[in-house]
Amino acid sequence: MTIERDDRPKILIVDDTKENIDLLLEVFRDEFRVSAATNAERALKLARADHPPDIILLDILMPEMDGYELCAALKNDEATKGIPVVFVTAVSEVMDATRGFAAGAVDYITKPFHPPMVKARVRLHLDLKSKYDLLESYAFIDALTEVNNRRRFDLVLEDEWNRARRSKRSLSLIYLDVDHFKAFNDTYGHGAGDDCLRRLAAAMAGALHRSGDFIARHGGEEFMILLPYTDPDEALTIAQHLNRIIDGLAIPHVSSPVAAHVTVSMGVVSVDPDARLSTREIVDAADRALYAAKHAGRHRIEQ
Ligand code: GH3
Ligand code: MG
Ligand code: MG
Ligand code: MG
Repeated sequence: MTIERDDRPKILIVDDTKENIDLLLEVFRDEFRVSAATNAERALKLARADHPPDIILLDILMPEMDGYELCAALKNDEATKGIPVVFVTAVSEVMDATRGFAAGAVDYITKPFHPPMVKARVRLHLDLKSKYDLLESYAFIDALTEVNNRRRFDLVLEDEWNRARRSKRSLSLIYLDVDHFKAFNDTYGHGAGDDCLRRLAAAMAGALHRSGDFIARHGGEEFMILLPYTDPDEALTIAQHLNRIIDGLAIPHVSSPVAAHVTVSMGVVSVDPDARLSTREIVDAADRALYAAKHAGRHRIEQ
């Protein structure tokens, strides 16, 4: 038996009137995977599911939560805010459309609609969305190692630190630097150096299992690992685990005075949520711990 993958985009139609759903279903069923909801509650559930829709077509007049409210709810939820919403509605005053856009919709189509036009506009919004996603990945992913870049790290650190303070949980940060990497490049060449950074990044990313744990390349041969809701003991355990993983790669480094393979040093800090520190001060503290690890002989963790 062969199972074919269905790569067609997913569209969610939300309308309290069954006939309206059927009309749109006819328009989209050949090119799209279509699901439908007849109320806002069901629509939110489908939008938040593991395989969310790529685009949502939304009616305005519905009992209980109307289309505007549903749209605003989708836009307020981190998990669903990126899904483009298009209103398809008989409500056709200019003011209504304005309200739709204010709620976060990308388009507003009035009924009765012309099927090829609805289809063309849906395709356009899907195309814009995928270009947006691509640009976003270029902006936030490090091109060499394919882990998060420093720009993303700065934003995530800010968010996580705010969250840690609100929830009164400690936040930990590991600042990691490859030992004697200049000597590695000098011995094996810059291309081998690049390969080494890629392998280290992939191994570390693969070793972080908890949701929320975050790794970024901070620049050069330096990485940051952000551990939300993590106390000093747990942070140390994770740092030791990463250290073992990297030792386990056993990437030869004959010119290292520390070991015959590539090693790293780490500075670990865990911040009390009540500490009145800026994110800059948190990074500086991790940097000082890293410096201490280097100074103490490298291939070690300082906390
Ligand atoms: P230490 O143990 O004190 O950290 O010594 P180090 O040699 O690792 O530190 P140093 O800061 O002197 O050198 C860092 C080296 O990392 C120098 C630089 O060429 C190399 N490097 C930085 N970014 C890249 C990169 O993207 N690719 C490669 N191949 N090398 C890089
Ligand atoms: Mg309706
Ligand atoms: Mg360095
Ligand atoms: Mg280094």
